[in-house]
Amino acid sequence: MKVIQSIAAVSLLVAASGAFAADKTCKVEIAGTDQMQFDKKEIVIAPDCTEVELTLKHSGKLPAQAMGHNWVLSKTADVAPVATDGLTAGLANNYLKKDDARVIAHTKIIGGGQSDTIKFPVSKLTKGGAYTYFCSFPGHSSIMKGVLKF
Ligand SMILES: [Cu+2]
Repeated sequence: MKVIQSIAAVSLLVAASGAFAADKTCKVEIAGTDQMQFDKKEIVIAPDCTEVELTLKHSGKLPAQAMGHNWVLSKTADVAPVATDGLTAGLANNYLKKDDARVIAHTKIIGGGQSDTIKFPVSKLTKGGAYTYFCSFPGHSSIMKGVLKF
């Protein structure tokens, strides 16, 4: 009986470490400019990623009040309503409606020379889904956007 229990315990340990080894954080970098542009039009998340670590950099010089940028991820169909609701939310709320469930992940709004890094689990995405990232600073989302593929 004792032997059987030991074997079961070892099997559990192996299973647990196996799951841990499969975790993979994939790093993504994207920059926003003083010309109201992202430097990438597309981000591809590899199928074996379990977590995304995204860093947004502002490569310009203008302050957040004038040329602030954030990186917001939502389903493509939700971009327009999320951006519209964010207009009145203000800089302090990163131009996003508080606790907006349509937002999958987002950085804060940053100004020239600043950066912000966030992490989110890939389990929030559905394979083959239509996702778009954009900047929710007023007036930016029509130009500052790109496709996220998974
Ligand atoms: Cu922007």
